[in-house]
Amino acid sequence: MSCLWDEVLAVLPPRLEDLRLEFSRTVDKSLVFLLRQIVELLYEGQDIVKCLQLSQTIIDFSWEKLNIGTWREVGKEWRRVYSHGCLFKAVCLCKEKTAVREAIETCDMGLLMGATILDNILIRLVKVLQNHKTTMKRPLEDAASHQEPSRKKPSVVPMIQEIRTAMAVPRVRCPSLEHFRAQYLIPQKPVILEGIVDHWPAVRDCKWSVDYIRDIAGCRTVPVELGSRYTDEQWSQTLMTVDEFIEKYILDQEEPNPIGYLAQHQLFEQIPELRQDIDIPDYCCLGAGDEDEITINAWFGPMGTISPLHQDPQHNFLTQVSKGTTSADVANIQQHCKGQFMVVGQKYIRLYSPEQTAKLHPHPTQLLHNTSQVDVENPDLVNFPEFELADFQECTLRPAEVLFIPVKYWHYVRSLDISFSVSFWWT
Ligand SMILES: O=C(O)CCC(=O)C(=O)O
Repeated sequence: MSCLWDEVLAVLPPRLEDLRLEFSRTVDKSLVFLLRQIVELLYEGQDIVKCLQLSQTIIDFSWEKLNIGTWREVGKEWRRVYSHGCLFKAVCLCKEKTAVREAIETCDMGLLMGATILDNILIRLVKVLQNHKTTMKRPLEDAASHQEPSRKKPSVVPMIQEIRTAMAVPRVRCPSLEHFRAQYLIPQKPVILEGIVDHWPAVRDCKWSVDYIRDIAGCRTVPVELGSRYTDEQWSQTLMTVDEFIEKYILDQEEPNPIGYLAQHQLFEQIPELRQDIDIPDYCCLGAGDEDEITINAWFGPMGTISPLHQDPQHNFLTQVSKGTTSADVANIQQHCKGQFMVVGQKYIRLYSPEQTAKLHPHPTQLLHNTSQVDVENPDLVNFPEFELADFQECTLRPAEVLFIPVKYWHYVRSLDISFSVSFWWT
């Protein structure tokens, strides 16, 4: 294996002068001075201990700025400063081969909380570090391998709803662009598209087993939602590695409380290897927006995650990807695919057209005005009597199926298995 340190230095601009540290006047001069000092140490002196200390100072100082007020109020310049701090700290950590995991964690913090800097240098640095991660152990790996898998004993068994034929979302197999446009996009009618993602490596090669996801992304830090629905008071968000998330919320056979949901808007930007396994559906070209305006979201979680009834300001192709597991997770195995045990992830989805809005009792607050107050599968009909009168459609979305949810269509989603979905928001 080539020398990690050389590879890391090769990611940095070749000369000190190329690493331009220019910030607006919002950023104190003393801080910019500190950043320049770090760069000089890195390029010339290579006093790594001091460099590491100074980088941590930059991180701590800018972290304070990131945590004042709401996220929208945080100046982009402070996010750039934070990312620089993370970059320099991560580089310093690489001098110690044993700190590769911490270096990746640091890059992820820069990616999640900072801004893009130096032509996406943090993504490029992680790629290098990932190649050296073979020497790293998954923190929970040992403990897990000695445990007998026990059968999941959910305290609440989610109802698997019979789909009522009259309300079933129609299905169509590989429609032409014109057919889709005329029959579904223009009249804004939901439909399940079959056969349109069969070529995705994630689907065709049954690639997304839990082992694969751990291999590609196990040591990456990502935001995880805790709580079965975001309208609950106890709901919160936290950061953890994908390994921790999988151990705690996917493979743990006891019903985890609260439920953890890796519901992320940036996952595919943060982990480009996963992005290579999927593709933007061709039908998105029928929209008015550009391809780079499409938001791709990941939804990875255990059985029982619920997205409360809500609407979004864009069209959506919600795509169910079959999701894999380790052979230990026998309780959930439903399909055997190319020698790998796979779990078939399915979701129950309820849809209400925008015309039904008044009967759905949206939350009165500005923050949650796109979310209904009604618990769809256990409605409080005393407080929300009109809900019963609202017309809806429903479906069970199975692996390799894509649900077209027109703009502003209300949707409620409950996972029936461990499940990995990808949604594309487009206009
Ligand atoms: O799959 C889920 O839980 C939610 C999906 C969703 O709400 C969306 O893609 O907008």
